[in-house]
Amino acid sequence: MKKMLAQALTGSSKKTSHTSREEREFGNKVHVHKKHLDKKHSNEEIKALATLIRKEIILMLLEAESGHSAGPLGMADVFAALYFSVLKHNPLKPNWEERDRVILSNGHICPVLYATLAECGYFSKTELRTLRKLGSRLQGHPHFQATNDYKNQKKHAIKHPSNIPGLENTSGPLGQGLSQAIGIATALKMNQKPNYVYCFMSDGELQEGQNWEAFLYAANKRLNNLTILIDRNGIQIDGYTEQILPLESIIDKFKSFNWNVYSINGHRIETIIDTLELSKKHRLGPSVIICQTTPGKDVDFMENLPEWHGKPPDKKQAKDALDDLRSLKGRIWWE
Ligand SMILES: Cc1ncc(C[n+]2csc(CCOP(=O)(O)OP(=O)(O)O)c2C)c(N)n1
Ligand SMILES: [Mg+2]
Repeated sequence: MKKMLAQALTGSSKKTSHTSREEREFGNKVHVHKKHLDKKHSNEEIKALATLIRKEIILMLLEAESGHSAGPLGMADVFAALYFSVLKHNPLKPNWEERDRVILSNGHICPVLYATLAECGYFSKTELRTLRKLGSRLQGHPHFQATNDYKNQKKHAIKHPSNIPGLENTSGPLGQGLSQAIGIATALKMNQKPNYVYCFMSDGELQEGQNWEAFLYAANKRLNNLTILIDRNGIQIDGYTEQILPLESIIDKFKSFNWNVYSINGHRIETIIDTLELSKKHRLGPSVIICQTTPGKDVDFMENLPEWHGKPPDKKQAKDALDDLRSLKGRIWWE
């Protein structure tokens, strides 16, 4: 695993060849790496995949020259744990009816979603370099186009061909994703489907009033097919959450709203996986996992600084960031 990670970070790993026309044009050709197929990943492997995701985030932001660094880096472990261990999904069949649904509400952290989807094989990693470019499918806030082709809709759920495979919703305006997730969870229940719904949110986002109506509603409707994952990284766009509009105690607030609450270290793969599995077993209503994370995780000069909320690294900073990731902030030396 160390070798795999070192090779990937130094760029000397054997590269997937991206030669076909479809791939060059970023078609829907799938890129599921053999290493992910039929495989139960160990926690160590998932941690390494999270580091690869962080590397892609840095490269994407460098190329785009704009975008958000802190949130995506902070949530890489949670995304890797969900997608590579718990989530019921199939990158070869993005519209598989039995798939679990992942709704991203804090749309600005989409680089971590895009990098995770590409690592799973939903689309080519080369497409990641188009982040925020005109005409790219990878917009700075995710864009999801519902189809108006009702005939096709029956066959292919509601996925439009121009959508990023694996993406389920548009996001960007904070506070709205939970309502989308609740709508989907409600529809699944009404149709007696077993699919599970995960919704990513952030701590700064909790300051949006719409959420609190949605929290009341989901608990009242006992939506036990819904888990929200909150990035509790302590920062928002213009400072530290507790200095701007304090949120604590988040645990007590959710308990008083009748939610099933967990608060975990969002960088411990084993804990994240165990908690996701536990939340799924809770039958009385919706669950919330408050993920305590470090914004800018594993890039020393970015960690815990709100100024990195919405800033990309420049060339020199990207090099330093990749060095940090390669050596886990100097703790390891790769040959
Ligand atoms: C409704 C709405 N208001 C304002 C914004 C602008 N905005 C984008 S991110 C952000 C900060 C939110 O805090 P958080 O998600 O915790 O930031 P992070 O931890 O990712 O740095 C704000 C105010 C927005 N996207 N939507
Ligand atoms: Mg935050």
